[in-house]
Amino acid sequence: MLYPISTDTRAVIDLSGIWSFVLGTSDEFDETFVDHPLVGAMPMAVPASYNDLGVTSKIRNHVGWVCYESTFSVPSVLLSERVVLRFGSVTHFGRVFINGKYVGEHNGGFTPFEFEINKFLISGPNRLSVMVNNVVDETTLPVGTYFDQEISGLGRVVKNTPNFDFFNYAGIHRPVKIYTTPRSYISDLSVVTSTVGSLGHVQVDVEVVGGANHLKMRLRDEDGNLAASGDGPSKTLEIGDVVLWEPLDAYLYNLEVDLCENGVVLDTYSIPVGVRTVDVRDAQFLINGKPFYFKGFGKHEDSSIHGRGFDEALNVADFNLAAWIGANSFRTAHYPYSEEILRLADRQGIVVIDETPAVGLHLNFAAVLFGSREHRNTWEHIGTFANHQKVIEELVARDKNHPSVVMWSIANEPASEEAGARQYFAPLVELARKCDPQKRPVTIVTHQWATPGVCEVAELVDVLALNRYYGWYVDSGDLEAAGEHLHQELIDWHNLHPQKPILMTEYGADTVAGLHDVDPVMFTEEFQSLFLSTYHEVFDKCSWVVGEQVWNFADFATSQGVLRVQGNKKGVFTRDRKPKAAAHELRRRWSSMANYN
Ligand code: BDP
Repeated sequence: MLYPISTDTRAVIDLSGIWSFVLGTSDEFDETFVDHPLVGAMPMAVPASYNDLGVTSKIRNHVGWVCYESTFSVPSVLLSERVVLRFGSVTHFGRVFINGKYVGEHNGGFTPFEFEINKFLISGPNRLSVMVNNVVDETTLPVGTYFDQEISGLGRVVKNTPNFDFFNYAGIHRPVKIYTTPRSYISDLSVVTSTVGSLGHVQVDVEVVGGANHLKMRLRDEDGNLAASGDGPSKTLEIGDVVLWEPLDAYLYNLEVDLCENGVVLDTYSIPVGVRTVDVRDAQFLINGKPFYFKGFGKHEDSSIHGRGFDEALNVADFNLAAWIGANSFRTAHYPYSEEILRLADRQGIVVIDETPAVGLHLNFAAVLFGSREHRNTWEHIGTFANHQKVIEELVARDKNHPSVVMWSIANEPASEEAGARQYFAPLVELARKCDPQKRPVTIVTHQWATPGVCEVAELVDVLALNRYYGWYVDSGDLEAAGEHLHQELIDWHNLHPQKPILMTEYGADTVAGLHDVDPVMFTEEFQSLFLSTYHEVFDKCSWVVGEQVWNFADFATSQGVLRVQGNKKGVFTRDRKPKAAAHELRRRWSSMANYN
């Protein structure tokens, strides 16, 4: 799916702003919300999570439907074109109406969707209604538990508990745009890059809809000079003396594609292209044929007020903090981030591990941690498979052309130690490989108990991505034991899969900013620094460890629970992006380490 841009043949209208908003119920949604203008509505910002804007827990913790409403007009000069209404993301389920008429719907809170809307438009203002549902259950991704029962003395009790450690923010999270294309238009394109000596090859495949099919391509360098050109829907463009897209040293060509008929340009579209290669070989992760070392974080799209809502200013600030600390990469834990952040990563040379929203695929964490629930085999009970296929297809279709994206993570911490994990995941790993024209490596991020010999998915993936909490959830406070156990596990993994690189995708300690002690006890800033350096000493002994991504970049909101002090505090930065002591330690380490080994 192409990102909406304005070109000589396309217009974009941004519908961001103040919309109207009402809370619904957890039941099937109320038709009266859409068949006439909303009454008793409150103002609501779009894009944003609605939760923290409402201030009260009634809105913050609402379960079920809400309704958004806005009006828009399409200038009559555009009405002969194809008019498309596009949502960057609506979390988790969106149902769209124009002037009270059903337009379409989308399930899945982190990928874009769009509808051709010409037939719904009337002259003058059009009323746009979007019903949004935030329920997560054992079929959705991410996974949750939905509880709706009459309880004597209490009446009807509705609860929706996320099976994941981040607040279940909801709403219209990313920009809503109307864009136009001509009737014959470029509907998709794929780019695969490679090099031979100093030559760069850019293989381009274009898809079109409508009668015309004559395509012209031009690849321009950053100064606007023509680097290569060609004709046809499928073409390999050759660049002499190619300048590569390198981590933290991005170079972007611009690919312009024209769709023509009888010498007339009907549609034109362009995307930035970074020429780079990605490979996994001999326990190394290679970018442009050189062993890359990941330094960075698991992140979240999370900030106060906005919640998970798109925030361009925050993204720019976060990337500058990443540069300050010497990071070169992040993982989009635990869902696809906005297209805009990936475009920024392309520009800044930030390396991205792109994750699906498949988190919470473990039905026994609570049973194991708290003994609170009976054990159920996850793979016999969970109903996520169809959605899992869909999120992989949608993620790869959206992000396949980004040079910043070097690997797909198709799940975070599934029950890979339970029987059935291999059967569940084998077809999904294959699907990710099949969908991706660039054939990037695929990983599944595994948890503490998915140890060598126990984990069923290690064989399936290209890179072993480990989340480990020695010294925190296990060996709590005992960093000496933590270091030993971590080292032993990394050796065991290497012995079992000597060809597979290992990436530490999570390690971290909850740290309350401002809490200090002479002895580095848990939750203090001293402990977080020592915790990280304990891990780093181990990584430095293991040549097969290809990177370190600290959990987390910044403190973030979660549901309430005995393990959380007003959210998860494992951030190296506070939620308002102030460095904790560990940030300075990391900066010292990472600034002195190259991107390549
Ligand atoms: C890991 C999860 C992550 C949590 C983290 C933690 O992948 O989402 O936030 O643990 O407990 O298991 O801090």
